[in-house]
Amino acid sequence: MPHVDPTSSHEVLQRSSGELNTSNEGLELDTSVASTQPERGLPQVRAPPSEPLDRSAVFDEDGRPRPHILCKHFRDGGVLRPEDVIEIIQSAASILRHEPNVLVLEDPITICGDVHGQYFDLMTLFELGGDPSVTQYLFLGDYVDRGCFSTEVTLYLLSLKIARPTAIWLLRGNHECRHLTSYFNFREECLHKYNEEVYDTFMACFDALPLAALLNSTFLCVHGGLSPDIKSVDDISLIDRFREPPTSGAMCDLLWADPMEDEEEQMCPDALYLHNELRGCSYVFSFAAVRQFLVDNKLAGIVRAHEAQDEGFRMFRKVEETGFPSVICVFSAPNYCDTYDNKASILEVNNKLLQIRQFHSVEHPYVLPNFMNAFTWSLPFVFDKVGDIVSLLSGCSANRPASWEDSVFIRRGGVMRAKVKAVIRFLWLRRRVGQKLSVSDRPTPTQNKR
Ligand SMILES: [Mn+2]
Repeated sequence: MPHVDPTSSHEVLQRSSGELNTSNEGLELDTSVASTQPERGLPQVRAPPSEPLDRSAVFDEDGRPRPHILCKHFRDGGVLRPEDVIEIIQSAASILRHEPNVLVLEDPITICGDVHGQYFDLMTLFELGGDPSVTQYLFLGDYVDRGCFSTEVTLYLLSLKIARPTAIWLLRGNHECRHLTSYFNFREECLHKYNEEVYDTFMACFDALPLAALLNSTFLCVHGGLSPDIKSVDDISLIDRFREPPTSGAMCDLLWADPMEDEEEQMCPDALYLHNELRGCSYVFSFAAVRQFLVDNKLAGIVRAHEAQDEGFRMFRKVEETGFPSVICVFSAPNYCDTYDNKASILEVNNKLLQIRQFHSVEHPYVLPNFMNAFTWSLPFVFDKVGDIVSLLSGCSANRPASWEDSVFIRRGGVMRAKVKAVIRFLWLRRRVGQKLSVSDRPTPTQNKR
């Protein structure tokens, strides 16, 4: 029986992004570029590459993307040409499409939970878990949304997949769908950095992602959890996965379900599955449901992601017969949404030994809401200041008797001020209406939890 040792966790302390990956060839900070840009207000902050990478830099002679070049280019804030992005996504999709619904894997392997567009934390993950060009990795989905670097995360992972199709494994998360990426920010990010065709190509690729993995014939790895419609691992193989995930049924549950909390178990001791109120779809599954599934399928445990954890992981109740946690939850997005202040973790499985490794978040470039540029963002403040200036000018003659010219000037100033105010009000109103529209467009099921 495998052994798990959560106390042997290893922490990487918070560091500045400038120190990232200094041990990793190809990722070193190139200070020479900074020194050649004396006109920058903050010369120590490098300007992002002004041009997309050349095709010859993106692909090698065999037409395969070069992950280490992409990795550095993305870290510097660069983008690719849309046609190169589409080529990367499509060649990864053609590999994924041939994989079974349930991957069959053996250790040594490092299992990672949600990444959610946190590209700079993904760099720490690889620093901690080992160079992805030599280490076997299984990602449990949720690469996109929430964070502002989902295209970088996904393109880098897909380029790793193309480079090492039998060592980098990517499962589907509930966010890898049209529904959530339109509600959250991945679609907007694609349109901001690339175009609609790139977004559609991503979605077609996500439709090809496998749903689960069987590790060492001992662990079932999925993004969400179990389903009342899935009695055996073979049932997962029967699912038609090449589609937008439905809002109910086996495929939905694999991506969306959560383990039951202790209070829910106490309130409904006989229930195997209850409606998942928090998610608005799928189920919460009880310890008894997991235990039954594990016994029926001769497994030791479920490894899943999908829920933020303060420590980056959570071990659920042990099965008496095996002394092993029924469910292990791994979450790999530290300081989730830049607000949770949680640690992240990865799970290393080596020679049937399990080890949790934790890491903290690192700094990342600040991105304005809705990928707004600084000029658009600052317009209301500019108008506000213009209003102040007009108001100051119109009141400058207050200390002396008003002449005919003064009164005309005051009247004109007043008109100008009113016009400026109207423009400011219009801009704010337009933004508020835009925000309201996107909120009222709230889909079901909602992903309001994590
Ligand atoms: Mn999720």
